[in-house]
Amino acid sequence: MTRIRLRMFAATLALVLIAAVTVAAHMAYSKSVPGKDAALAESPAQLRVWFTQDPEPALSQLSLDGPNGEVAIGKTTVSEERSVVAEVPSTLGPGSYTVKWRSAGDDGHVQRGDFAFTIRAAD
Ligand SMILES: [Cu+2]
Repeated sequence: MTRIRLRMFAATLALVLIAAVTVAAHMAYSKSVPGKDAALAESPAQLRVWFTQDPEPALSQLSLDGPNGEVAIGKTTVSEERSVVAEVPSTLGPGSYTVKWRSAGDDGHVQRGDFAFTIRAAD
């Protein structure tokens, strides 16, 4: 009984360690404002994306696609708490938007991803 439990514990521990190492290998999206799939009533003043590691400034870039193509946004800068920020200088109209991010963490490997949000039409 005890020996079987010990083996199960060891097997579980091994799986947890493998998962931890896999997660630690690359940086990943953690959260954002606007949030993934958020439906906003107003145009956001900025885009901010948090990652699982400190973003490498030289390799970090946000861009924004809207209903009419790419939207000009401010320079992407690394901010506190493992995040990057870019100002949104224009007022975004209603529609669907995609934030595309590119960044790298501890190992310098560039990661890319995207997420969408929508701006609701005024009532
Ligand atoms: Cu990597």
